[in-house]
Amino acid sequence: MLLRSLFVLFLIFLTFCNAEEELIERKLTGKTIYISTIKLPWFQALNHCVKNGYTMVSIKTFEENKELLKELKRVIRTEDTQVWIGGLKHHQFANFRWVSDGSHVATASGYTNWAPGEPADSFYYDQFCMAMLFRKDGAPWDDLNCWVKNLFVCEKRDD
Ligand SMILES: [Ca+2]
Repeated sequence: MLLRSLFVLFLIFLTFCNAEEELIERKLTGKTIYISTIKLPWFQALNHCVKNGYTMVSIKTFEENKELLKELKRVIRTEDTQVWIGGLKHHQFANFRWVSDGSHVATASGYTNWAPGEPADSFYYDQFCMAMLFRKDGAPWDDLNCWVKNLFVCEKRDD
């Protein structure tokens, strides 16, 4: 009886885990994205993307930003206000680069969508990872502490 109860609990646990790991996959122009249903620190998020055959999302044009934002707004709950994207600064004085191909965020296409005053590292120089900040009027980019746990977006670009 105890064994049976434990087995049922185990099945419930597995179901719960699968629900947590569920992929939200969407086809966008030129790429497939995968929106996480779990929150992770930035580096673990990148690892999660790579393990699933993706990299972290890059945003090279206004159109890409608009399309991604539209998709995210459909699936992300209003209380989730920060979502990791694939921009990383390797050291304090470096520029942000997209991890997908190493290109500079600022010069990849000339397009950026930083929030006013960002990227603005804090006094402690601990903001090396890029996120979208969800607000009523849009989702500008910000650099945040990489250890914060956020939802994240992975991408696989079409060949
Ligand atoms: Ca910042």
